[in-house]
Parts: sequence; C-alpha cells; structure tokens
Amino acid sequence: MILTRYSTKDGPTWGVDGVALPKTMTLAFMLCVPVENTWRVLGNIVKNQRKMDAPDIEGAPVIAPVEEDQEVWAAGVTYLRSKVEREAESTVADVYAKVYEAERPELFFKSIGSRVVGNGGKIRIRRDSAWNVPEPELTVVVNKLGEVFGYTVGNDVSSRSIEGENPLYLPQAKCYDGSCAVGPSIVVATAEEVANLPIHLSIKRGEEEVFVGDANTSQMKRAIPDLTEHLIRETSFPKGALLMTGTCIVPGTDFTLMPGDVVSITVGELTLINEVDRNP
Ligand code: DO4
Ligand code: MG
Repeated sequence: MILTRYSTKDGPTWGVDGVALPKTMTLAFMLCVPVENTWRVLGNIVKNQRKMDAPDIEGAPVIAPVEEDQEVWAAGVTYLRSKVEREAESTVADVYAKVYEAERPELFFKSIGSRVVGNGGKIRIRRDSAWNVPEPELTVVVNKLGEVFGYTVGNDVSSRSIEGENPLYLPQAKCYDGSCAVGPSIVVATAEEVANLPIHLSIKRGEEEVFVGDANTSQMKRAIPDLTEHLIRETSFPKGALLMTGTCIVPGTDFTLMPGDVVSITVGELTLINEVDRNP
C-alpha cells in the first residue's frame, strides 16, 4: 500500500492507493497506535475501495508525506562509504571511526515537518558553503512506539566543507532551508522489508548526467530496529517521526552540487526528484 498526501481545496488530505481518507485520518493519528492496527484499517479501506466522507483528491497536487509537527531525524555514518569519506574530509577524522564502531549510533535532528521539501520542490545549497552534496537515504516512518510503519525517500542535503571544517558545525551543515527533501509517498513496509532495498542516485546538469551511483540498504552496518530504538529511547514522538538512515553513495571529492542540478533518488519503488534552487 502507498500513502500519499495531497493539497486539496479542503486542506491537506491523505490517500491510500488512490482512495481518499477522511480528514481525521492524519499521519499523526495513524502513527499513535501499533502498526498492525493501522495496516489492518488501511488494508480494509483499499480492499473495499471504501468511499468515505473525504475531500476530493482527484488531480490534487501531491505534497511532502509529513505533517507540520512531525520531526525528521537522521542517522549518520551507518555505511562504510560514509565513514571513509568523512574521515577524508574532516580535520578530526577519528570521531567518524569511533561512531562507526560504537554501540550508540549517531542520530541528529534534521528538520521540522513544515520545513521539508516534497517531490518536485527546490532543494538549496548554502551561500556560505563551497562543497555541497545530496545524500540519498532510506527514510523510515516510525510510529509512537518506535515501530517501522513504512518508508519513503530522503535527501539529506549537506555541506561537506562546513562539516569538514569542524564536526561541531554539523547542525549548520545539515539544517537550513531546503536541506531536507522527502517523498513522494510512503510505502507501507516492515523493518525486515526495508533492510534490503536498492538505492539509486542520479544527478543531471542540463542534459548531462554528472553523477550516478547505486547501493543497497543491506550494506548498512546497523539494523534499522537498533536505530529506531535509540531514536525513541529518551525522546517521545507522540505523532511519530521520520528517520533518515544514512548515506552509502557519496560523490567524489571533485564533485559539488550546482544551482539547476536535478537530483533523482530512487529507494525501492519510489523516486524523489528535486532541482537545486537557481536563486539562492
Ligand atoms: O556525521 C555526519 C553525518 C553523516 C551522515 O549524514 C550520513 O552518513 O548520512
Ligand atoms: Mg546523511
């Protein structure tokens, strides 16, 4: 099943496999009970193509699959490739080796829901950063109990020059307008299912493909339930949360994103496409 959020004349509305849900069926509502319960309700709606008192989603624009008050968090250095690249770029290389091996994962706050860019929206590079990359990441949607409800595609757009200068600058390298893109929809899936999904990144500059890379979530060093358990261990998410799970595809040191670049990321059956803003 695929959940999509639409901007209708009656306000944001979710649909499941094209069937509009009542306005009361928000993502927050779906994520405040065990996943089995929500999956069952959604399954019945799809099976019976149940017409409910819901806004018309026919032809309505698709918006980012996250609500305003949900938070997006991110995990870092979960793949060997990310560890190696960060050691190379950083003035303090050993922090990355240590976190890659440690029992406790690196988790950081990425964005509030209202700042997330959806499919087709503009991502940005910082005006004070010379070296910038997209980070294509499996992004899991987690309920209040920390269970995996499904997945979407995330782009953890980052400044490598700012993070490389000093790891304490991480929030500035990671959290700014247009740095967090998520979408286009949410695929309902278990933690097991998301542990073996292909990831593909393509970056086009005009007609030319200037970077292409592939990976699979099975290359991740950590298990998804380990990441989600750490996420909710001492922080409550009554409306659920999104967790980007780290990147395994890092363009070479000679690559930086440019205004106008078009970044396409595929994870499993979803593709997220964003252009880098030409007017920063
Ligand atoms: O440690 C910095 C961030 C790492 C990250 O975002 C990633 O590995 O994806
Ligand atoms: Mg990342």
